Amino acid sequence: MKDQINTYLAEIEIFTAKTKDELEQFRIKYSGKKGILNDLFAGFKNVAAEERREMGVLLNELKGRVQEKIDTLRESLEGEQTAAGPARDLTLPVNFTDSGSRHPLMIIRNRMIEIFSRVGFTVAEGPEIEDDWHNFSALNFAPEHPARDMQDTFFIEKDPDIVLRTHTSSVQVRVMEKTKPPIRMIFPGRVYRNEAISARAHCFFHQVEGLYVDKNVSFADLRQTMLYFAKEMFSADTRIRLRPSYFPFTEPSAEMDISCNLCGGKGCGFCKYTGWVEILGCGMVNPNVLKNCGIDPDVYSGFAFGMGVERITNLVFNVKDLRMFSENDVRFLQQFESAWQ
Ligand code: 2U9
Repeated sequence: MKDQINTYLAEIEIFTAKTKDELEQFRIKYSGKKGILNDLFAGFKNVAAEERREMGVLLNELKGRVQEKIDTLRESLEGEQTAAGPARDLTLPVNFTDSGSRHPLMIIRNRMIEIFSRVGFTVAEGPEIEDDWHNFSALNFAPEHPARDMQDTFFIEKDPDIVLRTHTSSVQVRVMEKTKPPIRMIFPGRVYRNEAISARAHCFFHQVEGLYVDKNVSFADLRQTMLYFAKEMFSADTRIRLRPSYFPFTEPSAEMDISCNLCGGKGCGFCKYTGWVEILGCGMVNPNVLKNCGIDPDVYSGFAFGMGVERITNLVFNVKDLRMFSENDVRFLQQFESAWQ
């Protein structure tokens, strides 16, 4: 009986079925009413007492192997029937999936990083949830400054205030607190402002800010760096102009315009017939801010700038409505990657 069972085990091991019928014959042979298994179990009562234990184990193994074989073959035969069938042409190319395209905002952000990295700026990132010190107080915002107002800032907690950062300047503060100058860095990231959503405003947008702190950094360094950026970002014949402005964190402060790259500065509908288009804000870091971050303003000076990635992307790609950046419409998103990068 033992030899007989071992023969069956070997037979089962090599058995394979090409059709469901063949599998059914196998099942009947082993597991049918008058099948081998029932036969063997019936004969078990005649097995000598000293062999019973060993035979019992062997019989159960045989039963398990039969069921295992039936299950595996049934699964593979059913699989083949539901798929395209065994006649599939395996030499055909696979179905390619679209690889997607880079988001226009990220194309422009990467380009900004690349332009500034060529003149020695490295990149730093920081948290989007900030405390009052890093988002406002260290940056010389007066306690009653309107930007802190509920209308402009998303508050997560009040007293002490925890906010969604309204600019990436908070990362500059964190870097300055930890780093001895020279510091030459840019700070890309998403920022949040509590505004009603329209074609020209959203409750979040992206910024790239920059900071250069060292001994003897001057306004001339700021102007030349901004001119270099404008020429690289737009075109080599781009001109810039700086208009006086006010920010609590810079003094003096300026808004920067570029010559309109549609009309070359002659005046057109795009630049509202001024010849100029505003692209960023900048200035010399306010000595109070340097002091707040542990840097001696009598030894060091610095310039800073900030711009909205959406604004620059709109200018480069002529996008009219800000909301398109976050609607995830592939017909919009697919248009940009081939144009740039
Ligand atoms: C530190 C010191 C100075 C960053 C600056 C601007 C001017 C600015 C706006 C442009 C459009 C924000 O995205 S926007 O709405 N930014 O005009 N940002 S100077 O100045 C800093 C930052 C950090 C410690």
